[in-house]
Amino acid sequence: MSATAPRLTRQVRSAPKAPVRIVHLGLGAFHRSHQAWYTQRAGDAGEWGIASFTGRRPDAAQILAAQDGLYTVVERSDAGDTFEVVGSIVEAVDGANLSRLVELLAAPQTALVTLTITEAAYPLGPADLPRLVSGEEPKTPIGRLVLGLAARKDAGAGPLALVSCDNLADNGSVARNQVLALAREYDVALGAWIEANVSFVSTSVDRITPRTTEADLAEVSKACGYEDAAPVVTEPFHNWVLSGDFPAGRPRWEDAGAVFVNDIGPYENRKLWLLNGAHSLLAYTGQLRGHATVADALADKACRQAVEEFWDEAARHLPGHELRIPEYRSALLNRFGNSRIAHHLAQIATDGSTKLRMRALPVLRAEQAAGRSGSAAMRMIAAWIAFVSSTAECQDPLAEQIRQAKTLKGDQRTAALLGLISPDLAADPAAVSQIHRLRGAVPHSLTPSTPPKDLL
Ligand code: CS2
Repeated sequence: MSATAPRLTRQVRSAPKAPVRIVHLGLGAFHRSHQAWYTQRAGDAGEWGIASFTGRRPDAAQILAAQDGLYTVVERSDAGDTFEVVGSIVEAVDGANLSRLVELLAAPQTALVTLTITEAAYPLGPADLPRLVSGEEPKTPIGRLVLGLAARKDAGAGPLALVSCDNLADNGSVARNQVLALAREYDVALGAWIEANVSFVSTSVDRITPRTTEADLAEVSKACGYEDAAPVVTEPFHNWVLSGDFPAGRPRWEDAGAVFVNDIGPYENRKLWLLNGAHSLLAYTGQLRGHATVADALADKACRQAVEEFWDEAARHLPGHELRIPEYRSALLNRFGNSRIAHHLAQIATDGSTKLRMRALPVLRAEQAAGRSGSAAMRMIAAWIAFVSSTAECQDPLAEQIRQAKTLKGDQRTAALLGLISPDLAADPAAVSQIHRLRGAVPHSLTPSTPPKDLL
């Protein structure tokens, strides 16, 4: 950082501080380029401040707190970069600060809780039951949420909406099931209160947001004349589809382009299968072929063909003219090809056992139900198996089970790894042998790339 430029704060860039009415769990780059950005752009942004809590590490809270919550969103396209200071996060809090979470959830003016806790975090709640019962501090996001909702019930602070923004099909129902299951075990009356007072909103979220690098920090400093230790770089494209009720109100996110629908299923599937599915396919096949970023992998004919074939399969199960699949596909090719966005495949490759259940399996099942093999969806699973087989370590909620499966050889290993994604498929010898054959067909002579250091 240069010695002369001031640090970005509300004195350097005047930004009014809205009262906290939104609590967010999962203060990461995506939250800042998406929900916080939409909130800043809402016509009534002055009434909607966000208190955003970190997940695993407190770093982002410390860095943002030193900047009064402000940060720069860099929109990066082939045409160049634009810079916008976002001020909707009015409190950046260490996720371990439970007393602040409980206090905010018990406050009547809090109307919304939004979540970006990752797909893998939803099933972890039950681990917190003994802690909740014995009065210890919960450690999982769902456990913390249940504690906060108990305080809201006791305070008589009224209903609110809980908005999951993770890449899960029917994420509102997943959140509902996990929160209710834990709450009921902890306290039956709390379960009943949540059922009556919490509206679980489903959403489909989209904005490609790679990790921020040192070079991004230097660029912002040069272009903006202040030092920002927490800028976020993203593509110009953004999309947010929501379905559900907001009993205590919400910002006018539609002013920033958010869309409210009754049936979110088709939009979720389109995004999860076409965008995220292609991402996972590129993450595994691309790295095995020596590529580091989405744009590099897409420029490789073999990867591009695998993506197109998977899209052909998925598109058969995305009916209805209004989904505009051909236009969506061609927009995706442009977005993925944006070579100024260095979206590292290693970042996307994490948590594969959870992601593929959402991205490959539904298409495979739909194809099989229609009497076809679903070979392009199978190829995604085969690429994951080849990838985890070729790496020493992988970040995954089932890392230990993956390590154990790797002690096996040949199609036994294939069956064991497949079983982590779908026990049904692993019990079907024909599926195991087809995926084993496809696994052998994925070239994996090259070493996977290393992602850049995560700054936040
Ligand atoms: C990606 C997503 O890391 C991943 O698994 O597929 O983060 C993707 O970039 C976003 O969903 C885009 O909206």
